[in-house]
Amino acid sequence: MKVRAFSFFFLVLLGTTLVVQAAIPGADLLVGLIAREFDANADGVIDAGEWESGCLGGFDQMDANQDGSISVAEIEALQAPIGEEIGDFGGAVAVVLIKTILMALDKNGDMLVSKQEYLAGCETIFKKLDANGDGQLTKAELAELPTRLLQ
Ligand SMILES: [Ca+2]
Ligand SMILES: [Ca+2]
Ligand SMILES: [Ca+2]
Repeated sequence: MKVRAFSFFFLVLLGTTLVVQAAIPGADLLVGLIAREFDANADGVIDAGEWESGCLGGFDQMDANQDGSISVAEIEALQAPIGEEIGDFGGAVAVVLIKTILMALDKNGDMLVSKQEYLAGCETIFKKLDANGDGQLTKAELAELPTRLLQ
């Protein structure tokens, strides 16, 4: 009986650990932010056009010094404005995620994401997120962002 009780405890512990690892902190906040910002006609679905203009608008917002590239410092500067929308903690974790996702698009390794690198990356990300390939992102597909982009 002792062994069985221990096994059960171990399984619960293992399950808890797996759940914690699967949930990336702040990912739901980032997903909510994208869903709100990109869904221009507010029908709950982001189509390819909305994704493209959302991405383009995001680039211009992030490229604060308008030199045509996004730097790490420019991403970190987003923490305050995002924090105002979703809270300081949310802002901090969302920025870490955005940094991870965007810096993966830096193909020539100069620590800057050029507009060309960014737009190519946005297209790849859309395809990765559009699980059923219908050219639209539902909230459910968008919610898979952490698993599809970060793991
Ligand atoms: Ca810049
Ligand atoms: Ca680059
Ligand atoms: Ca879809």
